[in-house]
Amino acid sequence: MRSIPAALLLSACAALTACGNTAKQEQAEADKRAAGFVPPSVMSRLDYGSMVERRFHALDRDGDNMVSADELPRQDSRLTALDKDKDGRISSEEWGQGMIGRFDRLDANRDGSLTTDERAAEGRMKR
Ligand SMILES: [Ca+2]
Ligand SMILES: [Ca+2]
Repeated sequence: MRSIPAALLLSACAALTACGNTAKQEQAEADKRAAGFVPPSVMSRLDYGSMVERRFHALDRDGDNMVSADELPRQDSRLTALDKDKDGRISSEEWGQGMIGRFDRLDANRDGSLTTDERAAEGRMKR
């Protein structure tokens, strides 16, 4: 189980709003955040919803409200599975529904929040 230093989260948030970076640097930062993304240890469904929305917009680099294959940080079957209408792009609706569905699957005791333990169960499922 990994714990996340608060400072790391803060710096990631600061980077989101930082000005003065070149577009290329920002893109590299967005890739890093998307690829190495680790949410806080306990998260409510509401927080999760706004977090996945922020993540969607971080991935949607051209701002067309669609995450296309070239905007995904890597080929990730869990992400491409979100593309319900199979048009090769993930809309914000597809993204939101898929991510909230994932939250509800992981929320083993249905208390509306995800703990690190519940998230760790997902890690075990992947292997
Ligand atoms: Ca896009
Ligand atoms: Ca789609």
